[in-house]
Amino acid sequence: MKIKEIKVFVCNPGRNFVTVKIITDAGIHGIGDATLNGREMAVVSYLEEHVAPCLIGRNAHDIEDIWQYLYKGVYWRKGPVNMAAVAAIDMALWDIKGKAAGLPVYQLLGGKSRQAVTLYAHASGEDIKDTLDKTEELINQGFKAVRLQSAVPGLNVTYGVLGDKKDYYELQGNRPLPPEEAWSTQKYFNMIVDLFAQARERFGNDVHLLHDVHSRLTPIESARLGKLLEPYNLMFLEDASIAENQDSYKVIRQHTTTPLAIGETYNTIWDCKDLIQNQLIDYLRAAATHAGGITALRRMADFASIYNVKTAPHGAPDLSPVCFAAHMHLNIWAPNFGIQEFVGLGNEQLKQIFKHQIKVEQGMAYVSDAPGLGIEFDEEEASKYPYKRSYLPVSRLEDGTVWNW
Ligand code: EZ4
Ligand code: CO
Repeated sequence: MKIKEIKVFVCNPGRNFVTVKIITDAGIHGIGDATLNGREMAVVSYLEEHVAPCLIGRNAHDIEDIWQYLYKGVYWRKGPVNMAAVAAIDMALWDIKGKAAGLPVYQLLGGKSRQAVTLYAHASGEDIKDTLDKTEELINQGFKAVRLQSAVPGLNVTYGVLGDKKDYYELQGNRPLPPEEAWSTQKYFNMIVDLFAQARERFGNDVHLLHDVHSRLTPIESARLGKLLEPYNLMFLEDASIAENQDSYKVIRQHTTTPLAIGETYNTIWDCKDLIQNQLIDYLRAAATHAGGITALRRMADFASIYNVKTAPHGAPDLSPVCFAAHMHLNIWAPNFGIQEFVGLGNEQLKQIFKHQIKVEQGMAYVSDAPGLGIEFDEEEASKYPYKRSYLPVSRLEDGTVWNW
């Protein structure tokens, strides 16, 4: 089964998505997600100019060889642009292999380890009360785990919280130039412990609570936060600090038993090898789209399992439903799966472009049994929503210093 053609699409049904389609001479095609938020066109050009020409005529069944060819073979390893391209090709090839076999991808990975996938939803509010009201709505919808974010009094905009009071801010996604947000660790500390104290008071101890620091704290500040939050029993604290220096997590780890999660920006196992091997984290948040696809994530999950690290794939709105589908197959298979981040199934335009059978009920997701990834991409529908340049915000301290986004 030879690769005949590779097409790359960019559409913007509310935000940009890059989708790869591989067409074979057997009449089977597969799709993959290559969306890199704010850098979409770099991946498009990388795929069209540098990747696609090398793959025409190859056997679409050779997933591992193609992965190694695109990773080792090109000399320039790692990196977000490169690995998003590798990821999309890899997903599309798994989709094709599943369709050729007449089996959903999770069966090719080894079959189901569980019946359904536990999701965590987002409650993001303008103040503590607003966040807790939103948490209550989600608990009433059946969610067993909720990530709580709240605006920080005194700061103009806070990560994860609405800009225009209408919508979850990351869904707006169409900014011709990067907006800027302010950060103050002190102001954040004045709010964050109260948020979780009030949440436990109001909802009791059964619901799982999570929080994303979005890398705004230094390791010792994260250690302090982890310690202060211990009484409220978080499922995990996400991106407590940047871990370019993986050893720095030892500082956090030696001070707190609050479980730690990291990895949504990671491209390869090398970004987290020490974190995992030294048991400095509890959940790995790597995403199929940004860490080299299903082939790479399967390998990372197996490595993590040796050190009691669970998987908790990134599920933000800038990952396309194709990535969500890929995660569903990995999640239902991985013996060490933990939890899947979930921000809803998207708007109507998105549902018309990406069609799938994943069911979400009572905070649990059910994998599709259709062959391959079980998701289809409507090219014509997608062409109605062309690419628009768009950026993530940039974060600055109150004195103007550029800070971690
Ligand atoms: O800010 O995906 O856990 N989720 C996150 C996301 C990230 C975006 C960046 O592109 O941290 O919302
Ligand atoms: Co995050």
